[in-house]
Amino acid sequence: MPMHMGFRWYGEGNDKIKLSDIKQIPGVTSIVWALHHKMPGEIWEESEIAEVMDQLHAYGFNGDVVESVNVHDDIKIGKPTRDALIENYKQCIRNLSKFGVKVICYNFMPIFDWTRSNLFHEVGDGSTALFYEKGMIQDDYNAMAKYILDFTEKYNMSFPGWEPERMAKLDQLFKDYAGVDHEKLWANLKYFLEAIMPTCEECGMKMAIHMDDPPWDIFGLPRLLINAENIDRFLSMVDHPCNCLTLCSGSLNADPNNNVADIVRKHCDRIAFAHIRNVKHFDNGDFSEASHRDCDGETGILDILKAYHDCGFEGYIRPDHGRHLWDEGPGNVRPGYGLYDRALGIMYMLGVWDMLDKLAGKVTVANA
Ligand code: CS2
Ligand code: MN
Repeated sequence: MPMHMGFRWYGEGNDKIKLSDIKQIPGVTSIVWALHHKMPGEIWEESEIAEVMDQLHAYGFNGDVVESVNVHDDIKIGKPTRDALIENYKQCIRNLSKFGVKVICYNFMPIFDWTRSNLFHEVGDGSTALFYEKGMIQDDYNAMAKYILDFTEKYNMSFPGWEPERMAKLDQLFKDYAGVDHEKLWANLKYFLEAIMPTCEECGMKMAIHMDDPPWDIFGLPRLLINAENIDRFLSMVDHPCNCLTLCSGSLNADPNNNVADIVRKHCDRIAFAHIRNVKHFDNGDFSEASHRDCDGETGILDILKAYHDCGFEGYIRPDHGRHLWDEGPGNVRPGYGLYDRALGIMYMLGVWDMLDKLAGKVTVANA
């Protein structure tokens, strides 16, 4: 069984990219999807899941991977309400498994998901990319959130993890997290995972935690999935085959000390989902996202792909963020999730992969 190439799609009416567009990208078998109207803590109903699955199947795609079923803040904070919310999470796992879902990607970052200071930074060749200016993400979380929310409001879109309902209570959320230091967050993550592992086992579901992006504390909030040492700790803390990783190369390598290929070689059997994204670093700690081509950034895309190939990776893989190319710009593209650069990224990855197959004497077979 080879690896499965995926493409993230935000759903009918929520993504300008159509399934028929994705169908034309060679090699894609899996649509990475979610019910984006759901708030963390809500149950994903069977009828809602069935509707998306039917859309995917009509194009011959599978919907094996969901990104993400977001975890409610009360679970991360460890409030007494967490037990009821964990019960809801288990019900989501059961409902998703009934429709063939095999992997759930999620994250355990307090309050904010991925954080950037500029969504359309000029790369220099006419394209734009997500950019992180370290100096802009220091103390003023309200200003940073305002930048993102003004954008989503202006262009009438919502970003996962940036729900306006949650962001409206930002000061309160910060107060709620005040007592949650790294150790407390580890303990709350362990509590959550131990509670859901039996359900995952029953349902054959892999929980694949996404790396923290960027991989360091921001605005005084602790972040855990930031380096090799913490990944080791995470996997041994709940040493269960359903407790897996979404190894996001770009998130981790925003810290240039992280060697993603080494982590792949060490933990390949626990990586359910691979995100491939390239990052270019600047001396002052800023970073820009880059094309998937190895030499356009410093993430080590070739080494990473070689490591997955050497390990016989059979999980799901997708291009992560891409740049915005050609006619893509504010208003007609989801930042990081345009069609063109992710399609180019797939062809780059498949080019490398097919050559590795050939060198290993394996025959690459096209999917139907
Ligand atoms: C994604 C993450 O767009 C991205 O950066 O890789 O937002 C990811 O979907 C979540 O962190 C997973 O819960
Ligand atoms: Mn990612």
